[in-house]
Amino acid sequence: METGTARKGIFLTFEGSEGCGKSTQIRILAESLCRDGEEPLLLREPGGTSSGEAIRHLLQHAPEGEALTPEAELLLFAASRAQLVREVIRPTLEAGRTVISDRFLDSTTVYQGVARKIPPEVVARINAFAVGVCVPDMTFLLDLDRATALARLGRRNQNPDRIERESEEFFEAVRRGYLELAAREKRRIRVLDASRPPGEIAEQIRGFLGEAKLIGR
Ligand code: Z5A
Repeated sequence: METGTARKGIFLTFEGSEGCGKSTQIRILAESLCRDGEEPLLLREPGGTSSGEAIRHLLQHAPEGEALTPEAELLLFAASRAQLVREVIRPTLEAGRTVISDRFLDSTTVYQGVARKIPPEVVARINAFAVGVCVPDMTFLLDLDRATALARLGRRNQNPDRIERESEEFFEAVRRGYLELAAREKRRIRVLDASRPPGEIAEQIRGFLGEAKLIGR
């Protein structure tokens, strides 16, 4: 059983459906932190370690991943995260550096739990086992309707991966699942209207940072 670590850095995560603008906001936030003299570590899930990147390939594009069951998929996302937490996130936070991750355990709660319909108590247990005490200080949920997300992605997504080929019902469940999760976890999760211009969203995120730093202490 893991006990608390001497965390000094702030741990921020970004969540939302594909195309909601996570990468865009992470880039803007990182640039603004760098201007303030901070050097945040940027991660994306699944991935971020060499084993995690291999798992990412299996989950998204490898032909061997096509027949993965929901249960196997859940365990693979959790395995990638368990490695990332111990190899990268915890040591970085302990060194006092800010960590920003594009997706983390909430993606599993929503995609594998709500959308793939794996019982929530099973997902919660596996998530807890994978991350231990390493829970984000603050999570930004970029909420966007599917039609707008698809219009944004249309310009780039000629080769959709295994999950991007899911049904419209699946993505409706993802959006609903995120909003329900945010309503349950109001202290940690901030919901942002991702249909607004990028600069406006970025300003709201900056506004929440002071609070995240207090929570992280
Ligand atoms: N997954 C899972 O099932 N379980 C898990 O536990 C985890 C993940 C961790 C990872 O996908 C997949 O794995 C994901 C969930 C699943 N699958 N799906 N679907 P990924 O890493 O390949 O990609 P993604 O996380 O879904 O994100 P993305 O497609 O890269 O999108 P994004 O980063 O959120 O958006 P973006 O690249 O910043 O923006 C998209 C476009 O919109 C781009 O052209 C921007 O210039 C534009 N944009 C951004 N913001 C705006 C605003 N505000 N206005 C107008 N246009 C904008």
